This record gives sequence, C-alpha cells and structure tokens, in this order.
Amino acid sequence: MWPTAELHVHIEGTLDADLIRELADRNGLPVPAGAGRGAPFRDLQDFLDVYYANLDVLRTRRDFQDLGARYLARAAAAGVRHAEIFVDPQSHTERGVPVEDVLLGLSAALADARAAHGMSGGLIVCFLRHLGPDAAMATLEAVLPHRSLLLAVGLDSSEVGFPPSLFRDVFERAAAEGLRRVAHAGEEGGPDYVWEALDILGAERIDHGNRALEDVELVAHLRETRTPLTVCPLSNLALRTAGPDLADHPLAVMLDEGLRASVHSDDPAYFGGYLDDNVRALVAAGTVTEDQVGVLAANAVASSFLPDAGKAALL
Ligand code: ES4
Ligand code: ZN
Repeated sequence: MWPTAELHVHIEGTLDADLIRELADRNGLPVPAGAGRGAPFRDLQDFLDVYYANLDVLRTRRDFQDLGARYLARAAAAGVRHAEIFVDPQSHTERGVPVEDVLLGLSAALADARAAHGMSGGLIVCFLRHLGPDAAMATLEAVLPHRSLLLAVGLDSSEVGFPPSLFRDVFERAAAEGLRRVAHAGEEGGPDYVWEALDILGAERIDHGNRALEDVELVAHLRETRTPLTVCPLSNLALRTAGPDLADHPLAVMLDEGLRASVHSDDPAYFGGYLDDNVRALVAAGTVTEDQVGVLAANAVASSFLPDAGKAALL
C-alpha cells in the first residue's frame, strides 16, 4: 500500500464484535444485541442506532486506549502513517463516562502508536448534530481543558434536518481557540449542506461530499479552493448513499473533475473494511486505476492537518 493518511474514521466505528464481547465481559455488561451486525443498513439512521447501542460497552480510560491501539495497529498495516481520528464525546458523556477518560485513553493509544509504528496523529472532536447546538457548545467547553490533545472539531451523526448553519456559534468559538474545522456534509444531505459547511462553519474539509456533484457551481468552487473531500466508498455502499455497484461510485467523477478527494474508512467494523480494503475494492471494481491510487494517497496527505514538513516527509 502507498503511505497515506487516514482522515475519516470514527473511532467508535472501529469497535468490532470481538472487542464488543471482550469489553462487555470486562465491564460486567450484557453483549449488545447489535454486536456483529454489519452492512447492509437501510440508511444512515439504521446504522447509527446500532453504532450508539454497541458503544455502550466503552466505559473506562483503558477501554478507549485499547480501542485506539487496535485501530492504529490495523491502520499501520494498511499503510496509514498519519491518522486524524474522529471521536464522539457526547455518546460517552451522556452515559456518565468522564470526557477526560475518552480523550486521555485515545491520546495514550496515539502516543504508543508513534513509538510502536512510527505513526503521527491526533483527535477531532465531533459534535452530534441530532443533539443540537447548545449541547455542542457545552461539549466544546468540556473538552477545552484538554485543548492540547485536539486537532480539530467536526460535525457528524444524523444529517438531514440538522443543517450545518445550526452550529455556527460553536464552530466560531472553536476557531477562536485555534482548532481546525471539518464537517460531514453531502452524505445524505444535499449540496446546500455542503455550502453551509463551507460558508457558515468555515469547514476546511468536507467529510463525504458526494452530493456536492449535484451542483455545478459548488463543484467549481471546490476545485478552485482545493477543498478536500474525505470519501468513504464502502460506507456509501453499506448505507446505500451510493451504488449498489462500486463501479458507479462518484469518486471517479470527483477525480475527473479535479477535486481533491481521498479515500477513507468511516466505520470499518461495520462497513466491511479498512482504508486499504476500500482502495482495493475500488481498483477491483474499476472505479479507479492503479495510478489513481497514488493520487488518492497523495491527496490524503495533502489534505491532512500535518505541517508542511510533515506532509513532505510522507509524499
Ligand atoms: C457516521 Cl457514516 C456516518 N455518518 C455520519 N455520522 C457518523 N457517525 C459515525 N458514522
Ligand atoms: Zn463519517
């Protein structure tokens, strides 16, 4: 595999059935009914219901460190040299898990991966759109004491009905704290959600962005501004936001249009594969050529929040 950067992975989406069982056992909890359920899902919400139910087994700092360590070892094997990892603190604090246990456990895994695999990385705190802007602001306040552990803020969970504009103030506050900004948009929501993420939230990357292709002006804008799109093909098949044939995935059009798209894994425990599996599936389907695999890896590195010297070392 080409050396690359993972920019779109939800750490809770790496929680596979084996680790669910292990953590349930360790924490004296029942194994959630959805353990082991994978693709296909009816839609994003059908998946999210399983995802939130399963992550209930994550309780202690050690649980988060183990989750992070397992993901990072698998990512290293996929050629990932730098990982910017999404975490959903609200899904844990709502259940009484202290936010510092989430952030310090994952940060310990990142520090260990630097030593064990030579990987760099960081955390992106995502706000759950379905809980609304006030809860997002409270979450930002709760994580700011750990500001040094964070790279960026993001926006995820149920998209339609929760437009980016709702989160203007919290993103503005995050930017004032020096945090970078990304947002999920154009996964199920339309191009208007992508415009809002860019214009109102100041998002520097769009996570997914598939539906941006429905708006020619937006495509031109994304091309001119070199805005990264972090694309997750197996996720799109699993959630029926693209396909059913991977050969028809919009990534081919994105690359043809000169957009800065890269391939990532989203929720690999649920969608049938890690970053390398996504790339291999695209090549097997004929969606991208072997040469484009190198372009995708270079785009991922260029789209990361690494300083220029760090990017140059990976390119
Ligand atoms: C997610 Cl695939 C996807 N979309 C939006 N939010 C998410 N959280 C975890 N996976
Ligand atoms: Zn995602």
